[in-house]
Amino acid sequence: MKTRTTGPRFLDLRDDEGDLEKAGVAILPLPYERTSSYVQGSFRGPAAVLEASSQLEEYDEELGVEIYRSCKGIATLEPMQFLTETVPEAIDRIREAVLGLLDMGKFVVCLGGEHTSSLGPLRAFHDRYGDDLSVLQLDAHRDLRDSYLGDPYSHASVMARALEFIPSLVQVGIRSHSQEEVRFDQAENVKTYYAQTIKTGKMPDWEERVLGDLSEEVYITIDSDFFDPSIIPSVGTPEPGGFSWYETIGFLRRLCTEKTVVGCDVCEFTPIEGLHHPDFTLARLIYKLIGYVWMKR
Ligand SMILES: [Mn+2]
Repeated sequence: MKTRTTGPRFLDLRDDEGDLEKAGVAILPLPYERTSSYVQGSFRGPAAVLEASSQLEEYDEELGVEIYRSCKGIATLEPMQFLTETVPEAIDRIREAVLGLLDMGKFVVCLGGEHTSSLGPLRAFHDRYGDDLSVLQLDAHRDLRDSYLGDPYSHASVMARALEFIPSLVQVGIRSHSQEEVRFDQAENVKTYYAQTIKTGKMPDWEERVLGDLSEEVYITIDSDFFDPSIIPSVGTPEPGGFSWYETIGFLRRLCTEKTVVGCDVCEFTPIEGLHHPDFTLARLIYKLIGYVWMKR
């Protein structure tokens, strides 16, 4: 496990503040892409977000701190490479890498890649925390198809694979799914909060309800298409009617205050050349989230 030596690092931190040994936070780039079915390019996501992060203000105006100092540094690791192995082998290798970082006591942020790459950290966090861990999925899609286009490891099936080892799942922001996935409406172990219900004001207490469905320790997997395409248009499968900036960070702040967020991943980002605000928005999201997590420590 090595701190990145060439290529962009988060916040462009060098020396002490970006050193893995000292840093409280480790960012693991996962430029994994195999099954994108619509817009391709999620393998370029991690580099684009890291590149944009160099333009972040180090001081957070909301929290009143330089977040990277609060967490004793943010280390960016060498991006993992995915060439010839099978998908289960790739997932296993990511799992091992994340477990290594958890052994070092790091707060781990995985930066995908298509959503399938989240199975690596999900495996590792489940290894570490067991069935007490809650998984919160912020996403436009349920990703619960048993397989998609014949592939059980499609991005559209990632949560079906995850449910083979995690006991339950809470999904927020959903606004598109297949007929096949309707059966999960009755499932005990899957709670789904639809964007339409939340965004049209039909469930004013949605935050309380989501928090009520989660245990104390929470892992978050954030598909970039959770956001509205007006703020993050650069995604593999854009869906109208997504979340805005302030409702997202407001919810994340509350989540981090009331629960213990143990790790997260941000995935499915397919940068559009020449369009910089989505890259920057995701970099800001990650920095904010680290700030909220450290607010409690
Ligand atoms: Mn999605």
